[in-house]
Amino acid sequence: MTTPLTFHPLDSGWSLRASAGPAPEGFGADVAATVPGCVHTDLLAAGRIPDPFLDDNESALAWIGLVDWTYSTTFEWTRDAADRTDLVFEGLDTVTTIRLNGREIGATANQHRSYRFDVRDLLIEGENELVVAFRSPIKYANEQSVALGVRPRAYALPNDAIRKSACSYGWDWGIATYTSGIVKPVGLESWSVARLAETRVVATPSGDGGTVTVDVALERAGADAVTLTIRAAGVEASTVITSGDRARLAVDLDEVERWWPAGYGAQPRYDVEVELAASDGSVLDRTTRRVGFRDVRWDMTPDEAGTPFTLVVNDQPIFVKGVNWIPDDALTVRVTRDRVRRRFGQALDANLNLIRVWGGGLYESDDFYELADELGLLVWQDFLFACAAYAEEDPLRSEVEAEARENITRLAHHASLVLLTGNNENLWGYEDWGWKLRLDGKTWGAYYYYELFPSLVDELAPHVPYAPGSPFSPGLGWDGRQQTGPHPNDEQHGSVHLWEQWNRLDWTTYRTHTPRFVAEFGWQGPPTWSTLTRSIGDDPLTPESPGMIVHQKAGEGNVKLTNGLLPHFRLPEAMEDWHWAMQLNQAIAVRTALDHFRSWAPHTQGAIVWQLNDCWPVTSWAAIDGDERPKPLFYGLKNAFAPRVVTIQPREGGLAAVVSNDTAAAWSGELVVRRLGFDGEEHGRFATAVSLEPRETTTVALPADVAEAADAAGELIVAAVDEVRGFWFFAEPRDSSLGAADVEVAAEAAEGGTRVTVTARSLVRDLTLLVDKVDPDAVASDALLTLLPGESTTLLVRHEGPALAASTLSDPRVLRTANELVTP
Ligand code: BMA
Repeated sequence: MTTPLTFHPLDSGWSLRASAGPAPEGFGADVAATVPGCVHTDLLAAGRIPDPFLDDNESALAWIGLVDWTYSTTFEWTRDAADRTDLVFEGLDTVTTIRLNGREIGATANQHRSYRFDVRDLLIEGENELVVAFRSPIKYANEQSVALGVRPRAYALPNDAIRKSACSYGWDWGIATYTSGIVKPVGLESWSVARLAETRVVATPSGDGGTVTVDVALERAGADAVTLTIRAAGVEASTVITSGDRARLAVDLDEVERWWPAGYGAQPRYDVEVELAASDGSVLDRTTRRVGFRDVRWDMTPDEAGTPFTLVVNDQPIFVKGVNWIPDDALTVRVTRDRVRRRFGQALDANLNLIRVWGGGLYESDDFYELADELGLLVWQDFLFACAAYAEEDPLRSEVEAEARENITRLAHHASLVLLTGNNENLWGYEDWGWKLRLDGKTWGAYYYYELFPSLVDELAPHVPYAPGSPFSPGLGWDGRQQTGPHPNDEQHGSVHLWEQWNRLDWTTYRTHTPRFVAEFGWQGPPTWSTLTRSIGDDPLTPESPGMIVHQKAGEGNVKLTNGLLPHFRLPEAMEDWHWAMQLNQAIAVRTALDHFRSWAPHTQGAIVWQLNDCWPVTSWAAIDGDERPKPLFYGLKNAFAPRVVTIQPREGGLAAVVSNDTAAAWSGELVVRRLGFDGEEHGRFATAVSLEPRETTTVALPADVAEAADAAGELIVAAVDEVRGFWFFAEPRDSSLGAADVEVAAEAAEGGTRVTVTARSLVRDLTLLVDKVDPDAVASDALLTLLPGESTTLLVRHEGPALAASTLSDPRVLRTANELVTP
């Protein structure tokens, strides 16, 4: 019998210490360390540093990034019968020199790949010593930036000169941690004869059946023949590999169920077992992959309007309801499977179907993609390049190739993966951000986006669609000197990022754009009150008190918040009112944009909101804050992305009602559109039968009688099909005669929390219960509710413990409306 591969984790006995750099006194001595982990989590656990996420501890701890940190451990080893023993690091962040028993065995400089060293001859019976010495990531990046040539980028520190998550140097929503650490498991892998060095699995549907194809690359310790076996859904195939180190096997399955995205069907998955055995039959190595059968393409066939960017899964065009994803905790080692599951649960609650993993973050964990497969959340993954020009020379060039090979191979079998893109905003930056003059002929990354990645995807995962960047216009190319074809951010071609609204223009101007696909746009708002006050201890707490400024990273962020509010609402003075106003304006801005984009389907076939999540407590574009709480924006997404919606949209010649049915069932009913005074009196009515096919959006022009106001300041339009309705206000809230909200709140115990019934005696706009102020863990089922005089609605506030009192929920700090931002 040949012994099978074994993995022995080296996860105990670690300590760390500062070995060079500006560490305060005392940090040169050993501190107990957790592996996997990082410097910050270890120092926090040891009580040696304060929580970096509170107040201005970020700058108080910035020295951590300037320090060389050394991790060391000892372990016992006994000689076994294996041919090889490898020291395997699944992830190191980032620049290290590794020593085993005093001998240097390797050096690393890439957070985005794993490392393996053959150490059998260096191991000794009994106690062994392993030392991983990390170089300061700030100093290393600066040295490399000088060596490679300084290049333009959106941020001060050269995050482009090192293969480390760019946002760990800080971002316009992110704390700079500059952390270091052994961030994934490390251990000794013993094996004999051969092992599975690379396993690629593809599930290809065809008709009612499908094929599973497995490609393996072996690493061999000798020349013996080995047997490769694969099994899927009870079907097995085998081959003997006598020489060489590559093999392909396939099994055909007569009947498989298709995998569908959330909102389109179920997510059946199949386990594929891959086994390598010695000639005596004993298993040498085995691995499994869980796959789903679906095909996917992006329709980019030019039409009269330009070039669409339409995701098609199993021949079904998908209207993408997406969000951008950043690392869910700036100390990324803390992001557990459960945490990702909670985030994805919220994403599904918000009616989302796609997550774009943004290029300044990470290739996420296997947990992330497995959960996406399980839940039907589509994944668009950027290669890790963002908002900077990147050198194409070594050592960066080889690192980029190694990391791309490894991650394409790791991710390609996931049913959820529908797109790989070369970078975030670099194709655009090259054209519009003054890079050409600044680069003066230096490389900027074109080779990666236009040559390397497409050829690696073609070699390793030809079934996965690829686009050179985001934003991207189909037809865009690189001729060796310049980009050719349409502008990368041309709204008639492919995907766009829309940032002028937040940066300079009012959010009503989203309506001046009818792109084919929106991959980024967003509006800022502060985190929930509980998150804000947990993380910032300012007294007084004001929009510009010191901690608030530390936790607002966007350029001119507060100015843009104010400028974006004023066309719509009065600027409140009191902090809690300011907080509500900015949160509400964020939600309305994005909801308005989403209603508009969706109303243009199928010309526009998707919108990916910047951003779903936060990585610490901060004012940002996120819908869910750094303490995992939903902001009002979350409900804006949920409403705008509901399976069925009715909205009113301005169209050439007047207002129109747009009815959208993003379900598999036809929808017919009566569209009733009423023009009402704020007092509820009807001034005009229009009704017509509508009948929508599955996934159809239809536009109905409105007659002047309902579409034109007699008193713009005091009237609104309500359009409804069945229980689904939408509103249109003729005037901005601040220019309207919206009076104080007159509501009555009743509360009673319900399963899982408190059932709340709100009855409006006056017109009430965007009523929201900021329930985290009552109980930091409470979550409301709904928000941003508009009620006509006399109407009532019921929502569930989920929380532990006894029911919440109506008086608590109707406290003016908790029960908020747009009305209060209009009336003095
Ligand atoms: C886009 C993103 C991010 C950024 C966001 C908000 O540029 O790609 O880089 O955080 O805008 O400014």
